[in-house]
Amino acid sequence: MHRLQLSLGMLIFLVCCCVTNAADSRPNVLFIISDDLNNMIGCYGDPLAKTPNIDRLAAKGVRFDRAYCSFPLCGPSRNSLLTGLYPNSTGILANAQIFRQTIPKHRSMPQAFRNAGYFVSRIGKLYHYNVPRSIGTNGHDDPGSWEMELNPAGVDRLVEEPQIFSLTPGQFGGTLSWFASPESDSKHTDGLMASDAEWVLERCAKQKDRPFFLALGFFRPHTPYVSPKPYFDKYPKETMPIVEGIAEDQKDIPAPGLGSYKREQDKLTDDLRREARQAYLASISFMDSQVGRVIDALDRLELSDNTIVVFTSDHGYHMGEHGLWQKMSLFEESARVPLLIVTPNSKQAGKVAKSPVSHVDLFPTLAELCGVPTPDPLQGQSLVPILNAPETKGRGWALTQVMRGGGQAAAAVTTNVGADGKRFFGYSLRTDRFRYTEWDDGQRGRELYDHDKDPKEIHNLADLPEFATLREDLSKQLREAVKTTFPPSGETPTIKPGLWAPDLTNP
Ligand SMILES: [Ca+2]
Repeated sequence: MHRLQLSLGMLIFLVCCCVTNAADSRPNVLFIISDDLNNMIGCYGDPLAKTPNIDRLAAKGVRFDRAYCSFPLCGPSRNSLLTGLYPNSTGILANAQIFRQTIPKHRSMPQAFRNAGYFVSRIGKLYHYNVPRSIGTNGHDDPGSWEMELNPAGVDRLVEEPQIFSLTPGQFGGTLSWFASPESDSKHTDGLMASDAEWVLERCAKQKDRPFFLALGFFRPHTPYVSPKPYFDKYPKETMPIVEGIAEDQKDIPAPGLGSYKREQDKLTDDLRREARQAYLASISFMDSQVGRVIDALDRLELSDNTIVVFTSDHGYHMGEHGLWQKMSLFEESARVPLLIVTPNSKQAGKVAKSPVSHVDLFPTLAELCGVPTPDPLQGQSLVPILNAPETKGRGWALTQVMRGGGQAAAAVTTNVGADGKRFFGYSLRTDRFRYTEWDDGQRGRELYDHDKDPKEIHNLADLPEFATLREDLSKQLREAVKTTFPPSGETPTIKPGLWAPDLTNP
């Protein structure tokens, strides 16, 4: 009898092991986010960008052609993406804040994977960091999201800052700044991060008892655009284009639409504009090489067949379009992000999805693909139907918002268009064909662009009488969309003083 009990015990143990092993066949996730990267990427049709590795990912997965951030600034965007909630529900509308200060009991996407038994690790910038000052630290991180964090710092942060050219000398992060480094890839922060990622993947390949969620946040091409010199040599400065016709274009843009302009940019000459573009593209190619090392490691370690790969950026970026640089506008260049999702052995490999999608859709998508429970309620749509059939329409729109005025500290916006000191929002709705934007509920301007005829958003149709009906239709659709961005209470949560620690007791 005693022996039988033992055998039963052994049997139960073995069955449990089998069940556990079955559960551990859940797919791994490699989540790669680049900082301040727009769609200047080969697979998105950019004529200059050399990005063979990101293009390789696109060929293996579904490329979302109309993917948008919810707020074109690092902190609000990353908090939104990682919580699956719009900024009006996270309450994070500026940098250097974290959703634990506003909605501490909410589970982030990586936290949901932790709670489901995944090994969840972060390398580099996932939540907000000051770049370059916070490189090598945790930045404004949420410790509850990760089981292990790695924060390497390379020569770009530790050695080369005195040599960096900057439009505002002594400043690097918020200002246009760049440097062609004599040091090799492996000595730069993003190169060290790729090495760390290889190490983590090697460890995961040996310990398959738990699936992994590895989040990798590269710092480039964020300013300062520092990368090894060979990447600069891929883009001869004299061949770099500059944007023409700005004065004419700006005539029909309401003032808040240009509110992200910084006065230091008055110092830009055409020569500096070419240099900035060269350095930005060089930083993209450098980051692309590091992406290549990590996806090579997945193949080498035979992890590719059970690993979902996501590649995106926190928001877009201007290179002089409409006279703007960097982020914080509601034009296509600033609101749009690259988004590639590779599911192993997909029959849709290399396909393109054209329906508008949002960063808030990533949490429900990855949770569904991996069978991970989500907190209720999330505000995005699962993209799984689109991954299975890229022609699927989905929600049909994406919404991006930005803040203006009110002494806003974010992104050092110096053209404060809220001259009366009032804080207000701009909301922009992107449908398959149109971009429609309202500033301060339309009281401070509206913009309407027809992407079928005007992909560069040069001709604002909003005030033309022949478009009045379309404008009113889109205005109604925009207001309905904005309603979905608030929590059930209808009130945006505010920061509770002293609240910072993560809540890991949340089931
Ligand atoms: Ca215009």
